[in-house]
Amino acid sequence: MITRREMLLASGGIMIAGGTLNPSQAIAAEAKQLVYHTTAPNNAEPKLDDLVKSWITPTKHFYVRSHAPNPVVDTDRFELQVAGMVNRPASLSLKDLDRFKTHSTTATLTCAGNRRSEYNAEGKVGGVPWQSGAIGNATWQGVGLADVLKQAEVTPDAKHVWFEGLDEIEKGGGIIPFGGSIPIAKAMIGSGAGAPLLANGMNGAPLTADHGFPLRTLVPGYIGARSVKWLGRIVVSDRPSPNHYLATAYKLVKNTDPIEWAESGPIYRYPINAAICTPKQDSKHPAGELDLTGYVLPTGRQGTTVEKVLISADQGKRWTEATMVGKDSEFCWQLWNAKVKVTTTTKRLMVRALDTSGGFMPYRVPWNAKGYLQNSWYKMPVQVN
Ligand SMILES: Nc1nc2c(c(=O)[nH]1)N[C@H]1C(S)=C(S)[C@@H](COP(=O)(O)O)O[C@H]1N2
Ligand SMILES: [Mo]
Repeated sequence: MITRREMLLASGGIMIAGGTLNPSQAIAAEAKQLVYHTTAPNNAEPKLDDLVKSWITPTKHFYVRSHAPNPVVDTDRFELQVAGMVNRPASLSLKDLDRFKTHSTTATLTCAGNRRSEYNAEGKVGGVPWQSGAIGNATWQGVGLADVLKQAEVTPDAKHVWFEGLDEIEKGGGIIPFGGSIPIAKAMIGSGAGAPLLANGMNGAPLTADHGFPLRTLVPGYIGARSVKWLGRIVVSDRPSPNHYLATAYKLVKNTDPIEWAESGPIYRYPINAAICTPKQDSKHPAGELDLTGYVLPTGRQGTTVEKVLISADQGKRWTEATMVGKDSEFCWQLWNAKVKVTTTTKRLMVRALDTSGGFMPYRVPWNAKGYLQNSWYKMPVQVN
């Protein structure tokens, strides 16, 4: 856990009599180096050549996906509510949270909409038109969600843990917070790389406003939407969250018919995925050896790591195995590089990957109306002459 004092020091929060003046506004965060799709709210992704510079993604190169402007949280008044099916409901200040054991976990966060724009070739999809940069690997500091739940004494019939943000999203004529839930069994994982965190730190610094200051959940292995930023409330329940972002959005549907929504389950775990990050799409190269770099993320299942990444420059006749760089850890991406032979007949490069729990990238994924989970073979046009 980043201590409250460190948080104030790092944030440059202004100490005044009786408290601190809007420290979240005072954060002097390092300027983001991202390509913005929108700015109110912030939705932005790094350039792909920046993304593959290091295994740990510096915060300045970490994508941002927000549904509403960043809420301004007064850290002195901040209280995390813990309610629902618990014997000891609680209201925890940041100081109270500091008393729990500190965890530091490295995990990749990826938006379910990463690579969404590729669906547009088949049929227009709504939402932020992400390229392949809605992914990043960070070290997260915080306390264990399971520790907080244990202190609250979850009752035996609990099945899901809901999270609710402090943001205000305009939806259907009203204002709702971003929310979601995870199964109780996942929430209660108390140790190891898969343990969900209530994180207040990212890459050793306090969370920035964009990433959920002062507190967010971090759920390793699950789509980014389950890692709720600006966390304000946890509710333990016998059913999944009724919040729009769990009950309706983040499902694989062919259209937005109510039957389709009702028939589909919420997405939790992310599937294996990979992309080429350098060189650029459509770039020109002489025939011969071409150097490639990229990332690969194994399925977000406990104990799963990357088996191999394969690249073809001849429509799948021959495949070259990539060399992995960086750590081989569950819930984390790996970076890779490869040298492939390209000829004047090479029109595109194709990438696929396999992981240790049987995960593979399919040649094509069925189109879905919201453009989620695009993890088909990464197909990149190049010009060789
Ligand atoms: N409160 C809140 N939490 C949120 C969101 C949001 O809009 N509001 N967006 C979610 C989505 S869809 C993703 S992919 C991740 C993105 O986290 P990041 O912006 O820190 O990269 O946050 C999730 N948590
Ligand atoms: Mo997302």
